[in-house]
Amino acid sequence: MEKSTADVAVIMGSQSDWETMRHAAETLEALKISYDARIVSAHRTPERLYEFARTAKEQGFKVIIAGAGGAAHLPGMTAALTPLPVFGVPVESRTLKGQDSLLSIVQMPAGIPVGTLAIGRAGATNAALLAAAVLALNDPELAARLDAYRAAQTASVSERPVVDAQ
Ligand code: RP5
Repeated sequence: MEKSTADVAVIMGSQSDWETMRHAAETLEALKISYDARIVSAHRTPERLYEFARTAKEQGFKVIIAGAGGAAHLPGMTAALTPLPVFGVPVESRTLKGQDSLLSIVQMPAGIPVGTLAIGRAGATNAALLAAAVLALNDPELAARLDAYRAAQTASVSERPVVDAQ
């Protein structure tokens, strides 16, 4: 088993999910949170999924962010196999615009929770911020970085819109 020194696992069903999931990775980087990004497909690499999810806690991960599209079973199956918190990111699909992904991830049966985020980039970014909030409970320096991130975001919002000169 590959041991990880990262706090967060960012897993995704396909290379094609990276365009969305990189926003989770970039947000974790901005907050100086260690992560390990991996492709783990519930359908194409089921044995890899079992191996990863069964050993994720032992590997040292504290939170898992799982993104998938279409019949998106990755977050739910991962949550079924690990006691770690799992945040699911519905990746926007070409045919149904990610509504299939969202419903596949959000409708978990009582007993196996997946914290489900918005479809696409916003969901990926917010999954990282939720992971940060969880980790910050036991890490005052990270809590300070998260406060600063939010303060910077607040400071970046103008009071008035820029109106194009016509
Ligand atoms: C899912 O199928 C993946 O999560 C991805 O969003 C979708 C399409 O995968 P590719 O055909 O692009 O590999 O398993």
